[in-house]
Amino acid sequence: RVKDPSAPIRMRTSDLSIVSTEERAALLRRPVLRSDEMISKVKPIVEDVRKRGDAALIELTAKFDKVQLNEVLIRPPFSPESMIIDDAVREAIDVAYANIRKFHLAQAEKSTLVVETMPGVVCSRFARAISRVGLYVPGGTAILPSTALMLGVPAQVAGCKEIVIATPPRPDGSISPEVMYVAKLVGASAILKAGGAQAISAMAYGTATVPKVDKIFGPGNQWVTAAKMLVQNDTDALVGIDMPAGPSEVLVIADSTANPAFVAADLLSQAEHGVDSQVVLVAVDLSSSLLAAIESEVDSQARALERVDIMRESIAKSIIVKVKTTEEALTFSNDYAPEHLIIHLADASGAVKSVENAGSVFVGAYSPESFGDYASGTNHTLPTNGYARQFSGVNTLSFQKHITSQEITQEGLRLLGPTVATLADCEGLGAHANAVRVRLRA
Ligand code: HSO
Ligand code: ZN
Repeated sequence: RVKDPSAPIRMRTSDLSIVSTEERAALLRRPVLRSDEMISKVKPIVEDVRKRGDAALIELTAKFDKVQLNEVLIRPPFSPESMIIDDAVREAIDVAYANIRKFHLAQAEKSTLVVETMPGVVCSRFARAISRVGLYVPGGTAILPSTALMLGVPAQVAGCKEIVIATPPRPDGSISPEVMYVAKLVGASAILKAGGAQAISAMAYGTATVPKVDKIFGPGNQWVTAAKMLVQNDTDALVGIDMPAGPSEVLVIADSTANPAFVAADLLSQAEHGVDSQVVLVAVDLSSSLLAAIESEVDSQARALERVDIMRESIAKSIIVKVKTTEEALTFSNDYAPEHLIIHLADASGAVKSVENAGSVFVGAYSPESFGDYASGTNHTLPTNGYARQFSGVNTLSFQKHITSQEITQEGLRLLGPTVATLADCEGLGAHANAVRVRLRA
């Protein structure tokens, strides 16, 4: 589709004070994800890899990625030639790695929670790493070593034993050296040279060479997302996933103190991800001149950027929502539940206490989303599509699970035993009651 390049690159505007309830609901809605349709499309691919393993992986990679692979999996030590990168990029990855590691290491649960609920009744809870994890790093229009960091670092600090990074190979069959370098930093135990539904299937079921994993993480296109949902529901695969993923999104709240150039830049940094990226600006009582300044910055900054054609499409689908007060803005944002929330308000930090639903928050004029995308230390694998209402972004605990335990003393048995026996009798489960009484009698 050829778009008129001279047409202004601009968002649609809605005034929240005059829209109907239905229109407001439409503003909160994301484009429909055809998950049923996609699941039936990926099913044959997932089944093929499940049944024919490596042979299917090689054929599907030849078909979809146009690459003839000699080997589908590589194990460390990775060759130094596969990791040759620019010095400045290596230093940047090192700084990002250090910050992400610092923040995620602090999240790791090391101590056991112990509570004596009654004298002699001691309950505890402790975390253990999920043993084998699969991390999907998308290929496509951009190479994403940052995603390898965001998934690999928490897996590493959580103590996962098998860390498989799956990513589509480049035309020559190799993996981008930046991703290879990150794989080494995070201690990946294998790299799977495959993308799409075929990669997800290989990790979910395992093949002769690909290890089966217990949980699959990472963003991906519709095919990857559908495959993750499919294998999650298969009790033969016995595999978990991080969360349902949809196109990336940002919601920016700006008042009259906002810098129009900063606001526009933040909107565009999300809009460049893909034509389906969701970008929302909530304008709090902005003068028409400030609003016009933001719109003109969006247009002029977009034109000067490389991925202008992607932004032209995603910005055209994006909206400006006019509201009167900060409170109304935050209510709208909480209803939308954005993946990223950027706050350009006079009292940005004061507004954080009113945030109920968001994947990650960027507070004030000097906190662009790019910081969280790459290097501040927070994770960029976040809930989209309104799932921020019930999901957290990927974090260290996503790579661990909790085990509870109890230890009862004789005193505890005497104290609580009759209660347990009464409840067991009430449910008609005599063997349960017996397990208590047999001890009480002794
Ligand atoms: N904003 C993206 C993450 C990303 N940005 C990767 C740059 N590279 C989704 O949260
Ligand atoms: Zn980004």
